[in-house]
Amino acid sequence: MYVAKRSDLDCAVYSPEQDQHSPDRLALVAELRRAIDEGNLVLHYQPKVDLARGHVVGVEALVRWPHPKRGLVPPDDFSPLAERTGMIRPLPLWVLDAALGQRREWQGTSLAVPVAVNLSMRNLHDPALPDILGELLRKWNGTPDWLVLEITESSLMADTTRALQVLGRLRDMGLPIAIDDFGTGYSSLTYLRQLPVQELKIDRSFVQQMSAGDAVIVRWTIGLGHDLGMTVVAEGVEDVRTWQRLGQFACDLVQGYLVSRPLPAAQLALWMSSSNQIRELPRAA
Ligand code: G
Ligand code: MN
Repeated sequence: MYVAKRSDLDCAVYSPEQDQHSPDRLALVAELRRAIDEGNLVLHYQPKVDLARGHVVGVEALVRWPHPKRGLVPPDDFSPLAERTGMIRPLPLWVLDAALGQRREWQGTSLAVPVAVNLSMRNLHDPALPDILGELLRKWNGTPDWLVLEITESSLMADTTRALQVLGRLRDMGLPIAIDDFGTGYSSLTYLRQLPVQELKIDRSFVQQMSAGDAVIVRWTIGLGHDLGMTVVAEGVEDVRTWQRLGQFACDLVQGYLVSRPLPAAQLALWMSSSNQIRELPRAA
């Protein structure tokens, strides 16, 4: 029924893949609940690099669920599930707490940079979020500049006003906010007008294998972001040619496999201390 309603059809044929309550999914929900409660998720960190200077200026925390049978499950496969099944608060809470704990450990090292955490617009419907964030910052003795909140929108928002209020409060607390996956889904121009945003992240679909058309969009988005006073990040940079072109477009920050894959904290520290990867990348033209 829900599938039919969502697609505006009179009827739909049952298919187990679309059934959010199939025994398989229900088992997964229970397992996820336990994994969150027992702290059995892990965070990997992917560096954000200043393109002109080649410095790591931030990292993005990406949650993974090491599942005994399914392997390392990426968030796209369980985050929507968490949101639909009453774990809308526990999951981001766990991620924020773990990311801040890691940032605490990095204090005084070359990795004492802001940690970006992914939140969905849905998370912003929780009016308790600003207080929760304040408490977590106190718990880890941190400051708002320890974090960047990357906001994505994957579904149409029911209550924009409430989400915008929460976002405004986060902004007033001094928490930097980024629009994630810009250019796809529902991350639209309306957001740029409405959201108090410092950073714009161009979705990797425009950056990987950048076609001539993609390049026009990327260059335009960088200009748009700059004119609005934002820092622009290109996601999904996988080759030197793309890096160079982004340099020509005066893109600020770069993230992608060319620089580093998301890594566990210990490996990221090794990468930072041992690698010449960044220094060996071509300087912006
Ligand atoms: O939605 P968001 O941009 O936060 O998604 C980040 C995801 O993108 C992570 O799961 C990460 O593994 C993946 N990713 C990061 N860099 C690259 C890249 O250069 N190429 C591809 N294909 N994926 C990437
Ligand atoms: Mn992100």
